[in-house]
Amino acid sequence: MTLVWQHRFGSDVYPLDERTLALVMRIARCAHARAVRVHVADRYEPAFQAVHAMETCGTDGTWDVFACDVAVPTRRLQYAFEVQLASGHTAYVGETGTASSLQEVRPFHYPYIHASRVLTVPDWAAQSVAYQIFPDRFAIGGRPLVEPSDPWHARPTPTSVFGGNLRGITEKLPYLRDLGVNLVYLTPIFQAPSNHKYDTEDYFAIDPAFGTFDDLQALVQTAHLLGIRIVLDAVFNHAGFNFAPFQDVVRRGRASPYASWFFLHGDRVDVQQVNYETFATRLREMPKLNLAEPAAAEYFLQVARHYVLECDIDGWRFDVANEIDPSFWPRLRAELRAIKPDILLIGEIWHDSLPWLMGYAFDGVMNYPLRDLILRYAIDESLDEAGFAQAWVRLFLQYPRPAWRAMWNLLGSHDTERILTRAQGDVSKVGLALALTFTLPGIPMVYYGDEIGMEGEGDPDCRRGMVWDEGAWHRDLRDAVRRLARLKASHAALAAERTVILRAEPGVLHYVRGTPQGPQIHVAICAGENTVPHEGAPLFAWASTSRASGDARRLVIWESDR
Ligand code: ARE
Repeated sequence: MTLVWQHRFGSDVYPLDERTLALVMRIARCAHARAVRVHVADRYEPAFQAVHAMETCGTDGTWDVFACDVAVPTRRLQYAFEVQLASGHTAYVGETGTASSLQEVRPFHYPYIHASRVLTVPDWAAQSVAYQIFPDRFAIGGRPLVEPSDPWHARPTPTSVFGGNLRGITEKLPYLRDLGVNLVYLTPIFQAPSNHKYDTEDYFAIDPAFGTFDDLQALVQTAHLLGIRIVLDAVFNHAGFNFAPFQDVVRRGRASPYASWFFLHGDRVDVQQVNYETFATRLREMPKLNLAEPAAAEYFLQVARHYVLECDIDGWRFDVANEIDPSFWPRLRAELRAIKPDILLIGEIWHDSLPWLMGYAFDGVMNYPLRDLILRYAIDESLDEAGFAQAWVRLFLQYPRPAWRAMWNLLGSHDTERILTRAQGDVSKVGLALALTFTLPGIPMVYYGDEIGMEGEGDPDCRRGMVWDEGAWHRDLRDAVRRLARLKASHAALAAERTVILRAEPGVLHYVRGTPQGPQIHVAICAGENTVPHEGAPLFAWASTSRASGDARRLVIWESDR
């Protein structure tokens, strides 16, 4: 009999701390596995020393998934799985495949748990509620520092300048505090010619349109007093055309000591032909950086350290993180953690991020795959409750669990259309989508203005001026965000990455967050006539109307003792 199974290094075996390994085993659904156990021993023992029952984690549609955490006192482990099948057979699985007895199986080996391979995410991350700001468009503090090109509420063009600045953000921190936000991410603020500042000219200067170094310090200090942390955007994949080292290469070609900081094809820079690598395709204003070059890496490590040391920022979001030489990350992580042990490091990666979430690069990434999933369920209705649960199990198991404390669960950003526009103006669907980002593991991140129902197509339309006229707000949406943010901040159950799906069938999704010992948060979504009984008064309730069936989808959140 052939047993189809999957167990991969990285996502299915990884350290939770220096003496514990998390193990995941996937068995093809068609095998009808009834139970899975794992036999374990130190690598140098002649026989297995213990056996652990694995917990059922549901299915992703293809695989039935089983998991458990195993204590590894010597840091070295050999292990083999025992799979009990509905047919009555038992199969043993090790690194060379299946065997019919434990004696015959060749165990898997995890050679040694190194501290550098343990993904340590700051404790504070798991109870964070984040808010993303595009600085030119959020608020003007005092007089604009540059002449705006358009009125605040004009439709943005790729080159509009509206005049938002750091002082404006500082002045609006009480608004964010009231909303329940405790983490703010700013897209780039360093000196650059564009409105978005992703074409950096000087990494050590704040763009004059946004203010001064003192303004940044004041922003961080005021935010900290209000219990809000600040994350800045690090654009290290490419620089701007005016970046001094690139300008030196423009002048001197290969003779420049900075030539190896870039990818120049030819002896001299040809600006017309763009004979150097850039972000995306031939974007002359964004020459790609080579961080495998030690001097360039050293320079950008200095940039990263500078704002932590001088401004006490709480984290970095790394732009186009998956296109940067990976040798850069372990050093960056070690150096920043040495300065600020609880700094948060987030990669901008839209696709499979496992290699960057294995302990030596980032804590989490911008969670675009979760966004896609929530859009398919809550907005497009191309997935039902069962389909959503399966896809979520698949996504959740793609990464080591600790990363889920830091994933940025977003519904939109400065690179996408806004969520209300995506929902064709249906506020009820947006509320459902928001509730998912706040109650699934990760950091819910609200894109400025989404909480009050701003609209906008993709870049640049999604970057309109923030609406401060309360008369124009969708107050029910803002109220929902406030209540969800309070729920997230005040219930430790929503910080535990453990999520148990109790029911997932067309018309009903019911999941529970929290550890088995403590209070738990239940989230149930029922469509049509379906119901899930709940104890006590709901902590939050929301209904959205399905376009497909006309039925309401009712979401209820409540707490139980265990
Ligand atoms: C400007 C124009 C665009 C135009 C583009 C190219 O506004 O309309 O399409 O130029 O000519 C920044 C600015 C943008 C600017 C861009 C180039 O914010 O306004 O666009 O610079 O000048 C991929 C990358 C991902 C990247 C996105 C945009 O993987 O890293 O593309 N995101 C970051 C930032 C951006 C920033 C840059 C990178 C450059 O967040 O704001 O742009 O520093 C798919 C793929 C993704 C892809 C995504 C979006 O789903 O899977 O990999 O992301 O679409 O295209």
